[in-house]
Amino acid sequence: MNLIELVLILAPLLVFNAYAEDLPDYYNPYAPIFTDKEVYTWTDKIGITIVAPSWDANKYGIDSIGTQEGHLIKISSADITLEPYKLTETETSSGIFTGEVTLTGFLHDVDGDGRPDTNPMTSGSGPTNGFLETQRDGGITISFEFADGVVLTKSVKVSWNVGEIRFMKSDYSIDETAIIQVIDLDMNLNPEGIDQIEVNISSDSDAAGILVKAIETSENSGLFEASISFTQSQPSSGNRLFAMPDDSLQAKYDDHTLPSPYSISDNLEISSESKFVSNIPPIERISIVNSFIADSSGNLISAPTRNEQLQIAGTVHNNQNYEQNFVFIIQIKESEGAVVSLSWIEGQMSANQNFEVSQSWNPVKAGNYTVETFVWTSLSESIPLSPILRQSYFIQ
Ligand SMILES: [Ca+2]
Ligand SMILES: [Ca+2]
Ligand SMILES: [Ca+2]
Ligand SMILES: [Ca+2]
Repeated sequence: MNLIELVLILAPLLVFNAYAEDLPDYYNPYAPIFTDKEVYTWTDKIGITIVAPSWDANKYGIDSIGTQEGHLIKISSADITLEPYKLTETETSSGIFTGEVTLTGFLHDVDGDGRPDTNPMTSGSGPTNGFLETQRDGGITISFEFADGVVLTKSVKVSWNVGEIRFMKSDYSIDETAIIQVIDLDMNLNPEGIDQIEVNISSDSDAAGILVKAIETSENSGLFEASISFTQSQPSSGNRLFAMPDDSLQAKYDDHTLPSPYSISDNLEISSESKFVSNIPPIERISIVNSFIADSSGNLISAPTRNEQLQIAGTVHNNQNYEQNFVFIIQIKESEGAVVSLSWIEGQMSANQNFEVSQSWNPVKAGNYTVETFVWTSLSESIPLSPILRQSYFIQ
């Protein structure tokens, strides 16, 4: 291939390239506008970046864009526009311009107390002092006339979110602190300050529960945390909830900032469940301290005889530092295994209490007998609170 042929082949490409440089692609312009997110909530802060090397007029100084006549930057929500808005160069010769605008939402009661909690306003001229009112749905458009007759625009969505709530663990034992998290970006009402919301926490033993504050984990997180402790001996108060082992725990948050198709005035209860458990396994909660055959005065009988009024006497101990309902069951079997006596006592033991129990027994036949002692939560629930005790006696 000689030089002439090469030039003939390349010529159309060279012409095309020159043409492309002269006419910017309006749909994919060279100076694009970027935002730090695509979807914002109503009180978010929007970080804006425009890459426009041709606006780096002074290679040794910080330039700005947006306020020059004919080349304004405008930031608009549905019916309100902030203009002109100035962005400044990140470095002396970066050709990258940045700024921030904080959305201020609209008047709305976010916690159902009848009073609005927002402060909608539109003000500022950039690069970081801008505030702009916005509606629940819709968007924000940023526009910049970067060359004569060429306007770049970038639109982002504004939307509310359905909140989420969760206990950090599926169960909690007596000495633990429970952490409850709520994520609702819409409640980050001030992106430069710590916000808070209210959460209701309840147990089976205290169905009304407590109202606690969940505090935003950082200025701009929209993530809220509350911590609560448990009590088995005092009424709920502050961040302490009355709960008994085996209770269900419930955490509830009322979201008053719901996306469409909910209406703006709707609210929705969002809830999460956990479990309150004892750190003592059920079978170890009560101990049978002793069990023996006694006379009607409670004195030990070493050689019991038939046709005598006997007592099966014993002591049980509550190993927990809270109350426990129980049923104490005595079953007596003769040597062939037939049940000759079945009786029970129901009661409630206070924390770490010793409890004396006795059941009368009047054997009519001599022989070998087995006395079985059970301790359950109740006759209907029949969860064992102690291992079964089996004792053998010979009745003369
Ligand atoms: Ca510069
Ligand atoms: Ca309110
Ligand atoms: Ca905040
Ligand atoms: Ca919400």
